[in-house]
Amino acid sequence: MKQIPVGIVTLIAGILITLISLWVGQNNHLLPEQASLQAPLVDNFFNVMVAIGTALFLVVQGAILIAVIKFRRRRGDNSDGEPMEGSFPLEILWTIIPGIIVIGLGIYSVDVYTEMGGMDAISHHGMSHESMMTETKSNPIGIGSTPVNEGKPPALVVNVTGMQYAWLFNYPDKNVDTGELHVPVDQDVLLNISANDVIHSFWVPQFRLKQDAIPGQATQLRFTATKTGTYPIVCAELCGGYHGSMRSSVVVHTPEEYDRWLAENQVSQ
Ligand SMILES: [Cu+2]
Repeated sequence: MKQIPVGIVTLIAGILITLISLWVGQNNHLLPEQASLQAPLVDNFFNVMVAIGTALFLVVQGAILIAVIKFRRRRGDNSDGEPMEGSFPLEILWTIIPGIIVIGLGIYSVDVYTEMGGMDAISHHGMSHESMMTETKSNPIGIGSTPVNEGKPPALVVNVTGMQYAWLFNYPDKNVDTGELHVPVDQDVLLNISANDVIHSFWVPQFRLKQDAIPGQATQLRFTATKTGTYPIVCAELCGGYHGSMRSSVVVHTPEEYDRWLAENQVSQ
């Protein structure tokens, strides 16, 4: 170690930590499969945070480890430690770096939320203050149309009702009521969400989408499923004694399968 300059060692450590962090960020496999158009947006953001978190972990734990080994008390050394006064440049550095990271992530998260359709309700209803007060009751809040779908009507509308302890799905112009959500793949779907009793939360982990169901306040969740299959719907808001059993499924069909399912259910009802 004595022959290699500290600058070189730090540089190599920095490159290694960066490479490892980027790799962990891309290969953490912590999230379930992606089944909606919105899912990759959330996951990219999550992976950036995991990469930053990994780098911080390695730097902090590495510094502790080096300090523990290099500055340990040697046998027979009973002297006091060196008096440390702190370091002003260092204080500035470790305040500014997290500051930049947090502000950067904040801006990035707003961008992701906008891309997902989260700003739709705000941009539509964000008028004068008085009209806000009267409008918020009637207009739905939540995840609306993405900037790409702006102004286009959704391909399918489903009314979703949360109650202790079940989800009910109503297909308004098809006369179908079910306890399980069925949607066609690659179609723009709008859920109009309401609650009968207490606050619930409609969550599909594979879609990376979650929206509260609130008594007296309509909410919406607009999404496009991108992968056929059956995914869990989970109530993500503690809503009472049997909250844990408030689960259902969303079945994403091919268009033909979806039409068949719809026809069968219209007949039986
Ligand atoms: Cu619930």
